[in-house]
Amino acid sequence: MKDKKILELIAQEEKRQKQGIELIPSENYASTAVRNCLSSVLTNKYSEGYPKKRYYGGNDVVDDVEILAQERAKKLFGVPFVNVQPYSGSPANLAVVMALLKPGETLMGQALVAGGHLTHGHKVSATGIFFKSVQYGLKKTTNVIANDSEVISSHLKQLTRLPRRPDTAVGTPRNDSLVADLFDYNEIRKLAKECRPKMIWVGTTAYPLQLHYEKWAKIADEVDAYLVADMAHIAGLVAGGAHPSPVPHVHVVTTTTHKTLRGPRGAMIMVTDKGLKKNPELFDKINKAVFPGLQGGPHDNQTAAIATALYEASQPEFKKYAHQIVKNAKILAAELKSGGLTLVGNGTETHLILVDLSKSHEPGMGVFAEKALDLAGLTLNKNTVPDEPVSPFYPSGIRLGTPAATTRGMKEKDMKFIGRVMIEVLNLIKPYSLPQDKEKRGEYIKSFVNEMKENKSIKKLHTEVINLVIKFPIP
Ligand code: DSN
Repeated sequence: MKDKKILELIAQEEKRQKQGIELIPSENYASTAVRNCLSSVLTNKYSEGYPKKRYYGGNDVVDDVEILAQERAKKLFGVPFVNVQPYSGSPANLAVVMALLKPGETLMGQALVAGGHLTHGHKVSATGIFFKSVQYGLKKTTNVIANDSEVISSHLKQLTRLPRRPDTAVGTPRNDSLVADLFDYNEIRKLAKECRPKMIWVGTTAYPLQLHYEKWAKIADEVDAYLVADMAHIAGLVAGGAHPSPVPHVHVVTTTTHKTLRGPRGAMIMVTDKGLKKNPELFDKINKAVFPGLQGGPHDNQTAAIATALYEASQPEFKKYAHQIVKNAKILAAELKSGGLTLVGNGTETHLILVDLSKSHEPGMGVFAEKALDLAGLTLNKNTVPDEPVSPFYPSGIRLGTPAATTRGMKEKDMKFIGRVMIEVLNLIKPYSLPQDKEKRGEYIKSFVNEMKENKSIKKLHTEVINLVIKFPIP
């Protein structure tokens, strides 16, 4: 029996993935081996519990699969404990919060608008609804985005009165060197001392520079908080030695498995030696938080695919891949800068680039840029920038990265090509601006897209993109 409709939709998506260049920094192409695991008979099994301690029978093979995934993760990241069952990153993060905190206790995390993640305590996430969340930002922002006004109102008032500091301005390159660090550790320390969080998140989704985990560790140790790294974006870089590992500095690490790590959609939670020293029961607490706390049976097909991805990530080719991702991102960043764009941090040290269009275009142009670039065959996403002048719905930046293009085998020359196409498209949209009247924005953007669809330069650039990607098959 064939489901023609779904097969047709999958074929359409495959064509889209082949004919464009994927630049969303959290996406990648999983290998055929990984995808084969996902469609294997392992999807038929129920195995609530953990290896050798299952609720259902018939789990001998599944036990071996899960133990293999655990052992590979432990070896690759150098940790004594790992849980490979979280369905994806958000449940993994919630499980960690559940393991470490009682409802109502305090956590600290980087605000989503400042490049953090929803599950690091945003007010609409379970991590911000059921727990007291204090959010920090980057330098030059007000630095505190509070969910709990009572706890930190005095601090917030004080910080919002601080003058802007042009010497630490983000996105205003004065020379070719990178801004060393966009976090203000003194402010984060001050906040931590005032709010006494039980845990602190360190991890980003829209931050282009390396993370200096040792600085966070000092703060967390000073206030006796658990330090939890969410390395979802950079796990593949860490595995390949292209980014420092959080493992020596933090107590717990979470990661998704489908971003730079190039596995299936899924996640893992690891406890480090430092974590076990702080609390020898940590692994038991985490296991219980995942199952039965939050989830039922693990997805065994996904576990097998994670095991395969970990095997791939331990091979020498993966090291080369991870370093090429960063090399490509640096070349692309340089190309964008020479085309007149302003980059947050003045460049990149990772897989990710955050373009602050508010410096070269009208504010709120992220959505226009995303849509015009998509028509030229480049897929990336609109994103807020530090000190976002408009709103998360009409942000002033775009976020892009090189993991997927690098998987296809693209190198320096191709990055220069992508940079040129981006500059041409972004120059074309300079005359446009977001209507002040919020009611008119939807219609205006629709007509903008229709206009861009007919634009001869965009059509020509799209043809150039298609001609390039033919040379780079997807797995
Ligand atoms: N949605 C992911 C990203 O794109 O960064 C984070 O979960």
